[in-house]
Amino acid sequence: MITFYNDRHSLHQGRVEMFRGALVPCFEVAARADRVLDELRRRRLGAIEPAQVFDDVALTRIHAPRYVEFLRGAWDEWVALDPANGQRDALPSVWPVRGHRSDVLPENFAARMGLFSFDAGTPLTAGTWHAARTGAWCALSAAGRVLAGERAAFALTRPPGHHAGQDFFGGYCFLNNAALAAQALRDGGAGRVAVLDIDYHHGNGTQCIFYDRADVLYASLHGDPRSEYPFYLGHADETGAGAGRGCNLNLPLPRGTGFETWFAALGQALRAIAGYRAEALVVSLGVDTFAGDPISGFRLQSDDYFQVGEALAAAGLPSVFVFEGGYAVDAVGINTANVLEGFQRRA
Ligand code: Q9C
Ligand code: ZN
Repeated sequence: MITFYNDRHSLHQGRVEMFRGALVPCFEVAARADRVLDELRRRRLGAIEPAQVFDDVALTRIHAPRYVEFLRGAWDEWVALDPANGQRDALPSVWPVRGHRSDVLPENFAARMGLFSFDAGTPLTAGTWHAARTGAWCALSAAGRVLAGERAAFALTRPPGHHAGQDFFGGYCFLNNAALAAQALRDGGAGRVAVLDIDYHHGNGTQCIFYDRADVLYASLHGDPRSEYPFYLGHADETGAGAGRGCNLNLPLPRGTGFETWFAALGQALRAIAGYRAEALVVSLGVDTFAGDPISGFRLQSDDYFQVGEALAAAGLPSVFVFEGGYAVDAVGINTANVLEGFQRRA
């Protein structure tokens, strides 16, 4: 399988995230992508290429222009507030809630940080924009290669994407790589596209983006939002709206869920995708479902990921894989490569 590797990913280097009242070291670290790259090379799983270049207008197929403009200039604005900010990550600390205005763009930088985000766990750093933009290019490149006839392609990038919405960041995500890939597949001629999200966390950004559309099915298995991040979306009764009614499938599972139960839910999602008659598949590939993940609660073992890849291949669809979460740094390369190797074996 061809991999589009974000060779700028380490420009995004968060120092700290807010957790239980303290600033703690980030879980979403550069070593994650490095370990995956090492493992793909070690196993010779296929060609590894840099992304093609796209202009910022390509991002506005999914993201709001004023949000893209904000991300592009945010670091410079942050440092302009105080030169000492150059040594500090930018984190939001104030947000609009129900009944507040989001149509008026505040002049104040902190107010705009809050307008365009939903948590204080997602530091914006000096290189965030360049890393995220190059990552989006990886997803667009992978979609392009699949449209050109490749059975599958992998966008190996960080920061991840599935929590990012049309105009918000959060959950370590800034640009929604999977949504950009799905839209690129649609724009390139795929009539119906399915996004299958197997990260531990619900992809609230992706769901929001496609919630009222019939041309993209979003299906997700994830930790039950009643107890798990991102908390405010991902319940089973969210099935789509308007033209998109019936085109959203959430399969929340309790903390502690092991492979057998999880794999049965994967089968259910894949049957929904077959029933939808998807012509192409985007997989939000997070491996924070691993038993050893430091921030998640499922119990998959490394060997289980081969079977995951095989089941995805059995769907028989042209597929774009997009790297999302997975924070057990020592295992993230093995687990991710196991999915891709399982897929190749069966494809
Ligand atoms: N201190 C993805 O997996 N909160 N994002 C974790 C731990 C945020 C995860 C709290 C988790 C976001 C792409
Ligand atoms: Zn996750």
